[in-house]
Amino acid sequence: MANLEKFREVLPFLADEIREDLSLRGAPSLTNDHLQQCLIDNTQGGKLHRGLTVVDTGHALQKRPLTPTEFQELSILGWLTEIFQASYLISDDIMDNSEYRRGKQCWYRRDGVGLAAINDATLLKSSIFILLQKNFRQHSQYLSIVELFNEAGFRTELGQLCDARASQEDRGFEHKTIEMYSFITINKTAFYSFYLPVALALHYFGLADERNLGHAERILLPMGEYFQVQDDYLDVFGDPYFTGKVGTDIQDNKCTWLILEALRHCSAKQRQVLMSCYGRQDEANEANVKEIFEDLYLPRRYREYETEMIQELQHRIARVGERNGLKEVFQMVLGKISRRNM
Ligand code: GPP
Ligand code: MG
Ligand code: MG
Ligand code: MG
Repeated sequence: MANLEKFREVLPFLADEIREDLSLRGAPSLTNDHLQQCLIDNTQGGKLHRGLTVVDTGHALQKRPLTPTEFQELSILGWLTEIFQASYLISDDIMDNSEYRRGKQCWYRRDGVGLAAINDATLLKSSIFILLQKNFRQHSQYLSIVELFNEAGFRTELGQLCDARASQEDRGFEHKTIEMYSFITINKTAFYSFYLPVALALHYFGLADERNLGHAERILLPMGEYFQVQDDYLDVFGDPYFTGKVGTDIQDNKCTWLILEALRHCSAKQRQVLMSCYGRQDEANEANVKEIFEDLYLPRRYREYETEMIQELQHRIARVGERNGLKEVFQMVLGKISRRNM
């Protein structure tokens, strides 16, 4: 596993590159300082799974210790994945009207930030391409890496669009379908959180052939869907002490695993209650929905789903050949998220 301390040291290097770039453009120090603070604050406090996976995948693919240059460059790609996530979390928290992220007040709720956070999010996203240019312009796979980040952005945004549309006024639950859910989760979460880090390392080493990318898709996209189901469960039943956030899905009328599962098992009477209480912006209605979720044994059903999903993913991983280190990567990533509570 990648050395966490050495990985962490790469962020200040990227922050300095951005500071220097802005200075050369003549950006006033108040602009420069704000972007630095935005970059540092919004990349702290997470688990760094995505970033570290880029380095760990590179290591597994080579089956030998990475050279210092390889470690540095894979760590840069890892941090760019973390910056990508930071950018989208800023926007997501505005869209979801969230209060807390990683145990702190959301960026847009901080004093002196407000809706300028929208521009901060897009700036962080644009910084990725500036940093790619500075660090990888001479790399043989530069174009593929740029295209991959762009594809990840487009898909995440499409997933987020679908998430937003499906949570519009929907009293009859017409938009709460398994097809809708699958499109949302694969795109808003699975592609950038699971496929992107592994695909980046494959591209970096020139190993992104159809076969390797095919394995990555077949295993990492469903794994990302499982991860979003966990996220949905923790939104309602998780402990904010561990998740670092307070759930908003019931009040926000989201198309989540819990509401789909509830609709599948509820009586006509319970469905009536869900129709009048789900997606209302107050705690009393939210509590009524949560009570129905409990009456329908959703915590138990969720644990059963987890067991089945872990088994299914293990079966898929077992079918991957030992030829290169990908199998080990899939096992490691699954191990990190299985039955998580944060
Ligand atoms: C997570 O959904 C999805 C994202 C972070 C992608 C956001 C994409 C944009 C284009 C803004 P979520 O709302 O369930 O996450 P959380 O529970 O962490 O708020
Ligand atoms: Mg959210
Ligand atoms: Mg959201
Ligand atoms: Mg969520």
